[in-house]
Amino acid sequence: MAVDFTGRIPNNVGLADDQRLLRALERWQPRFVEWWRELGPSVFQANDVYLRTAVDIGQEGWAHFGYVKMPDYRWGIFLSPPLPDRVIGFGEHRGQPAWQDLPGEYRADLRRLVVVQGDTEPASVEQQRHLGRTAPSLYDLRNLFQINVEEGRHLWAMVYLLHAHFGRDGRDEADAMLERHSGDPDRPRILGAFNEPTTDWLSYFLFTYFTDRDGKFQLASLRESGFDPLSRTCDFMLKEEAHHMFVGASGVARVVERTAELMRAHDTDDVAPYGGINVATLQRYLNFHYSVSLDLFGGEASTNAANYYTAGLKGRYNEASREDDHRLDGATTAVPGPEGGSIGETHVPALTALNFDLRRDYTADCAKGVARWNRALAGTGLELRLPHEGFNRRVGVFAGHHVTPDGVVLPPDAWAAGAPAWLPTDEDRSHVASLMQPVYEPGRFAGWVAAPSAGINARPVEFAYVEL
Ligand code: BYC
Repeated sequence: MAVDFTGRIPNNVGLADDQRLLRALERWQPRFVEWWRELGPSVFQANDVYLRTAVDIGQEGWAHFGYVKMPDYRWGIFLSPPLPDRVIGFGEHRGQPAWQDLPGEYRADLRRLVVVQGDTEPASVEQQRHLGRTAPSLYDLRNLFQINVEEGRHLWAMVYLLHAHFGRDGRDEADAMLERHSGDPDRPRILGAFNEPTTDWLSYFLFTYFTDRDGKFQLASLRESGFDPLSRTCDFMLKEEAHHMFVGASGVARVVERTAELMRAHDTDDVAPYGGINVATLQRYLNFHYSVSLDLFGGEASTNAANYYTAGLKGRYNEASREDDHRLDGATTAVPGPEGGSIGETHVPALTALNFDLRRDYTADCAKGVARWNRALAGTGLELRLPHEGFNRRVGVFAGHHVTPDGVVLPPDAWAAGAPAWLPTDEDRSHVASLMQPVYEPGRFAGWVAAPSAGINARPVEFAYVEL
């Protein structure tokens, strides 16, 4: 279906032909804009930002660049085109036609999946709302705002599903998306990592690398869903998600590059006095963001995950490329966990280990970026690495256990004594905070981060990405 850009809500789902749904979404829209103005970026709402807007779903249309004031961004509803004769690829309904309407028996489970996914999107905008005050360059400022508006669009994607398929409860859930707030003691966001404040740009780059990457993997497994509208909306969201991955990977790479440059120039590992961020500090930030992101996958053994899979609601990463029965009858998975003072392994039904399965693919993807960052550190004798999966966990089998980044299980006291070497210290945070001075001259960059190798959409690095 072609994109309709003429109404208040751009869409390719034929909203004009469904007046009830259109009116319901038009009632939600001003609440969303009000939320955006109140809890979206706390600065530069009235400035022109060089943003990418999806105006169509094809090759040409989905990446339309131009200056826009953020509150005027055209948040729309875009689903990838339907695949003709798509069938469900896994679980007990494998081989049956994908559902175009909500299957009644799975209503509660699907609602939960859509709500959890939707809740993360505005949460991340709230977490990042003050970062515009301290951006290291106009280039970075624009990338932040691009991600923010797209997280807003991803909220729209989930809210559309709620309004279109879940009736009254869906409308209530859509309202609740704007009522829970990141870090709010009374009405927090649903998942842990989305209540952690993103205080500085180092945290932000690591958040976009590690936490947005959970988004990539969760969306990829929801794209497999037998509920076709969910599958198609996640497929389109993944296109936008690629830019978020890029901001994280290249952001951390530029920090590491600058650190290595300062280390060489001053022949020391301690670059803090020269306005850089030490590798040890980077490692502690990395340990934090990676471990809280692992928690987002839920428990290693989860009956929720097994039920979602068997029902055909949420598949595995790259489901089609797996060489098995796509039902997991009788299959088992070895899952690690603490065992009598060390780390052991237990075999559990593969169906219940699907959160772990997805997390394993995620870890492999995370490791690729770390290897790339380490290339910049070659010759310095230092390197970054992913901590053990049991380190600093609050969800799953490792919760309540005290595992070091090397995978050693310690008594609580010994762990607490070691923690300042593993997690960001007050000193790290205050040094990083001291570096967060805004740089708003086109083409200039803060001293703790290298310039990118190229600009956005073939514009030069010194382009005025935000008009001040
Ligand atoms: N925090 O059976 P279990 C993104 C709860 S990120 C708090 O092990 P399940 C983005 C769980 O709710 C992607 N609670 O978990 C990134 C359950 O509670 P109930 C977001 C947690 O259900 C950056 C209980 O513990 N998308 O898009 O198998 C910027 C037992 O849990 C947590 C999704 O997550 C936690 N971390 O798996 C912007 C996809 N973990 O029901 C955006 C949709 C678990 O017993 N969500 N609990 O009260 C899901 O697939 C699943 O809900 C989860 C949890 C993977 C999150």
